Amino acid sequence: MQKHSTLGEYIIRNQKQFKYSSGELSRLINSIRLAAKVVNHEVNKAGLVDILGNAGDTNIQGEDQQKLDVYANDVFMQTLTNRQIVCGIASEEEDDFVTISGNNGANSNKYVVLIDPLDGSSNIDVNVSVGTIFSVYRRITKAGTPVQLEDFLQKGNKQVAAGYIVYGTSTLLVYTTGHGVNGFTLNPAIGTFYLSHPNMKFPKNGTIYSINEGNYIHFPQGVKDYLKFCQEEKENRPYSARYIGSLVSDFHRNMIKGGIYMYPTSTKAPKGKLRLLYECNPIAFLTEQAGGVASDGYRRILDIKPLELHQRVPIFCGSKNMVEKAIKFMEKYPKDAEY
Ligand code: AHM
Ligand code: MG
Repeated sequence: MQKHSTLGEYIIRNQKQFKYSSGELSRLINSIRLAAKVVNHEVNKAGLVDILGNAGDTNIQGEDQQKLDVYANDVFMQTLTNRQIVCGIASEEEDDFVTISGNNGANSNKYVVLIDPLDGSSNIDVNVSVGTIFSVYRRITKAGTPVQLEDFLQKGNKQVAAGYIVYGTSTLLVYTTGHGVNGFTLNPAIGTFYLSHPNMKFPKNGTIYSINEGNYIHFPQGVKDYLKFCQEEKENRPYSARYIGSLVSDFHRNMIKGGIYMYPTSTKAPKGKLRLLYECNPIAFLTEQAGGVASDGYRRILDIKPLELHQRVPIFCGSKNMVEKAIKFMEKYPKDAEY
């Protein structure tokens, strides 16, 4: 029987694929792996919060209880900072980016990380899967100087790595460094991630569509028409509607089974809801690496020039043929908003 490789072994074995600063990137993925285990442990205990105390309370050891998304943010921030691996971090939980200075002030690290530490955190109360999403870039300003906003506002096509952790029925870390997508499942008994999903690929066609259809009335006409197409009785349709409301879980299922995830603009959210830099770009990079398509309905997500840290964009991503079909419906109408 062939032994499954661990994430640690996999990182070392594939280090050479990476054309620059491979050691530094490997250490970075290793740190994310460590932080993921810590957050996983805490997420698993979420149901006990009511017994042990709510956010704002003090627990039995006298430590302040934190909301899980704040906790996850602290864990990822601290792990990446303490290990002196990156020169800057931007997070959904922080208004501005954070500059990491080195031990002697200067920091020669070359990478910045953008992260949504706990996406879908409103699902925690009802025991539904949540996730962490991360995106990594090489800085463009000079190493050794403090990072600047421009290091974070790079197009998604400049990402050197991206991935997510899904804290679900089992916990998986899925990532890409531009050489395909691989998924690793955590064995919680020994705290080790094993390669369980090598070379993940979106099926070209799928039969699942994922969207918050309760907003139907507020969607652009192109989306409404596409939804009617999904529900039509023809060929392999109607498709199945599956929407967890937790991006990472919806995306993960669709990548395995074949499907399309959509969060379009609406009259309620004229720019969409999801954030370009730490939700849509990493998801788009993974999508393309897995053979799928990621678009805002008119443009490739990875080609959008970011204008601000917490910018929102609409997204359609998943199985190639399904997303291309949705784009055809969108293109029949002019873009309804500037974003
Ligand atoms: P969050 O970053 O505030 O958790 O919001 C992102 C989440 C996604 O995980 C999910 O796909 C989406 O919001 C669901 O939004 P809605 O409830 O509007 O359908
Ligand atoms: Mg989020």
